[in-house]
Amino acid sequence: MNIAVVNSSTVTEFVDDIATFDNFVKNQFSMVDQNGDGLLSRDEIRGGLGKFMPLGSQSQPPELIESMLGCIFERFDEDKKGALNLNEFKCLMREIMHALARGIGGSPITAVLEQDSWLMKAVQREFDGHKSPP
Ligand SMILES: [Ca+2]
Repeated sequence: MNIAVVNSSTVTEFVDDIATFDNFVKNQFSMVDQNGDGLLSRDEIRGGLGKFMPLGSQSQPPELIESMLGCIFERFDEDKKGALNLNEFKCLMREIMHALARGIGGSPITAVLEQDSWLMKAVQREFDGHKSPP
């Protein structure tokens, strides 16, 4: 666990750094894709929600999580296959990160971050002086 000060540009600059963000999305995708078929099913997304929602999905009631899943598939499953491919997943990630940045707004927040949470990646990138990963 780490304590970090995060502002909205920490997040938006991370998302706008295409190489870094693409790389990050691919890593997340392969972690969430439990059966390795290159698609994320509803169950796999549900299992990955703790990572998607950096501010904590554990405390959310199950009905809310199911309705959130409904919205996610309604909106991002463009070919209506009941699963998200890498591109669709990337759109979802970008949307969530931007929503997060809007939530942070203009005033920096102090956050407790899990080592491999999304926000942590964004913060690390900022600390590294905006270098791309190898
Ligand atoms: Ca899968």
